Amino acid sequence: MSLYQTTASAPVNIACIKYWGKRDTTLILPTNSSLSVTLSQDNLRSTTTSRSDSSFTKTRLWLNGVEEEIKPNGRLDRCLAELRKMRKENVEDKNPNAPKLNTWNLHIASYNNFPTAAGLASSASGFAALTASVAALYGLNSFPSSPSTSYSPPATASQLSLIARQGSGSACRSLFGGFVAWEMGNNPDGKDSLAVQVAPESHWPSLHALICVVNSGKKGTSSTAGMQNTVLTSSLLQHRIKDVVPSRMSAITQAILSKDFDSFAKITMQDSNQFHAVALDTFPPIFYMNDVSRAIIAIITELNRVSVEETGHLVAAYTFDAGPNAVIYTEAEHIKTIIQLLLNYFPIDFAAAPFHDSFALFEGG
Ligand code: 2P0
Repeated sequence: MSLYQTTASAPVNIACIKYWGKRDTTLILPTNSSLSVTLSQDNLRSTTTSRSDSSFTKTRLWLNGVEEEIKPNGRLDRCLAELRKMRKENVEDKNPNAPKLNTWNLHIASYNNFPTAAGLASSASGFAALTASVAALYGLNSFPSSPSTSYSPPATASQLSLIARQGSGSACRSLFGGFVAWEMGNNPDGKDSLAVQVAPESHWPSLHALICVVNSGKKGTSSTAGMQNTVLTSSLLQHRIKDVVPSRMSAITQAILSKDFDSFAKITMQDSNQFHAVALDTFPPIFYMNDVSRAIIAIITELNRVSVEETGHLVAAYTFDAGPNAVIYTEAEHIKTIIQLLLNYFPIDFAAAPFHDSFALFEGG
């Protein structure tokens, strides 16, 4: 028996410029570029263990302990085919002694330490962890132990992002830490639709994300179905793609590079608002936010209004994905004030019910 096993983990990312719409649904090529922050704390991650064994009779997958069917030519199947191809071309064809792992079956087990499909981007961290885990198993992304050693890994994180993207679009951004852009690209083959790091996490250590779990249940309209209905029916999306996102991508990149919280916060809130406007402009309309989400917008707006009056600066930015949960970006000095303010309106017992239809806060940096 020859057995190889690796474990990799990837965090959730939260978009400031939202991805919503595909121009190619098989290759997962987006209608606009997007930009996100990868959370760095341990409480919002997927961890995936991959095993390859010459005796395995078929490739199998378990999600949170439950075996899932692998659909032929489905997203997972296509990601694994790309990884096998990369293993063959980048490792086995160059080194005849390398075991032919590309021909062996895999057993893959993945766990999320947060609610799946609650609008907390479980598919992003899930496919990123899976890609990283199989890539490590195949020797595609191993790095030298000493940073001074000159070494070229067979695949860079951006090249692996091309594969994670085909599992779930937003997954390509979770292969990097810090601030990450997914460049939409132009090529029909998708080879230029990849993730790049705008700045590492260490660039802006005082920036924090508070995750407010408004509801941990499964969301009503899946992102995959919802965004394609938007592409088919929303005229506002066409305006967003052509006239809004390109300039926002450069403006927020500049804001991040110069650690300009006012610009970063304003663009983040405006882009969340426009994403939800585009969801409403879909026919039939899609509503992801609920009354608690809207109350959080009102609280942050009032907090910012007072702060601008007193200091001339914003203190917080809300953003909402395909669900009612809020993410609030702020700088370290304001975290306590914001948590106290939110707890005033939405008291919770952290110990009793962090994920049970109540309001919980998780801090990620
Ligand atoms: C984002 N979302 O940029 C946006 C904001 C949801 C709202 O990426 O079909 O789960 O797997 O490519 O990646 C959700 O889309 O969709 C998403 P697929 P995905 O984070």
